[in-house]
Amino acid sequence: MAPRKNATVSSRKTSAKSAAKASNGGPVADFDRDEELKAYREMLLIRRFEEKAGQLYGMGFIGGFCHLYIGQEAVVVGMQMAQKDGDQVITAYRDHGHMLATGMSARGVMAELTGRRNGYSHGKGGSMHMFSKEKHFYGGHGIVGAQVSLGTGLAFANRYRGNDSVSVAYFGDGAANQGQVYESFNMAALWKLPIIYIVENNRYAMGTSTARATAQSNYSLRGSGFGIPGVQVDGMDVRAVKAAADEALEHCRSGKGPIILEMLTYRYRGHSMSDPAKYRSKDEVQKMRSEHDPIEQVRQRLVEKGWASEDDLKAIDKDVRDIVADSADFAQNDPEPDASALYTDILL
Ligand SMILES: Cc1ncc(C[n+]2csc(CCOP(=O)(O)OP(=O)(O)O)c2C)c(N)n1
Ligand SMILES: [Mg+2]
Repeated sequence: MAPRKNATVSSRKTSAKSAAKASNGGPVADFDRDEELKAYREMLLIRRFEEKAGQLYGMGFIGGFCHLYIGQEAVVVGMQMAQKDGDQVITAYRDHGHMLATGMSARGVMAELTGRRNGYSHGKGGSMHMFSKEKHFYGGHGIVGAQVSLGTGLAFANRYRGNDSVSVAYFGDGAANQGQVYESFNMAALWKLPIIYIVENNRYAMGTSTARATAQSNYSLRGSGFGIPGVQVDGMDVRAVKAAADEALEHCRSGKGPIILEMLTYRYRGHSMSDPAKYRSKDEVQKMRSEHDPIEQVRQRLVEKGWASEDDLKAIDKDVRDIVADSADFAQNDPEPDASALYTDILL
């Protein structure tokens, strides 16, 4: 698929780009060894964390909903590699990867998933409702599309305070059909708010494919009625995400207002833990895994360029597995909140 740019996008200057292209023909950032290793490690941490969360859910340690991010790791990692401290992140319920990418601790996230005292919301928010002011992570929201309006509010606060922070608001292809998204677009364009709207187009809402649910499936064009530029990005290639993020952040910081990045991505697991995923074929999933896996792409480059040996990669894998195992141990040994906690952290 050719990269399609909304007509209102001018050709902007980008940071280091290489001659290589993403699978949709878009630009990719020219990563050095450290950046490739960083991307590899961060994506692997999310993948292993999610696998462990899936196991703990199966064992009954996690109650309620749990939506895994496996397959989409390159989106948050590529974005975070371009952001600077102070930029806010807000997303929906498929949020564990976003939190880990901002630097929130695996222990705190896992303890929250299991409803324990030292979780980020003291065990009272669970998978969908975690926050870290310190890491500028504003949730974790279960109401589809709500985070888009809240993220626009964060961008308004940046403008009001005169800082140069950018709000990064993630939402899905399903959420992109919600009315409040367009009310937010209107205000963001009118007031030139510094916000990147990221549509994580993983091709499905709960079980409805974009082809069945949406009249305009090129989500990068969804802001054109408001004059908001948009770009389609290969969301399986972390270098493509980083290149798009650099441009979009520069666009926002230079006062040009909002921008949309449509990340072409894919989730490997079901919508939530109870989804048998009968709406798509096993072949479709397998093809994405074997031909576009975001982690495998980086692994291959590291090996081909001689930047990491199989032993180096095994050592990273072990390190990451240790962090995840530690988070699971921590979470299972952490006490549940006291019953009196029912009356704290609430607005009356
Ligand atoms: C306002 C609202 N309507 C419906 C739901 C039920 N619901 C939960 S997730 C979901 C699908 C959203 O899909 P998408 O935005 O593509 O995100 P993804 O799960 O693919 O990450 C729906 C309809 C909800 N939580 N909130
Ligand atoms: Mg979706």
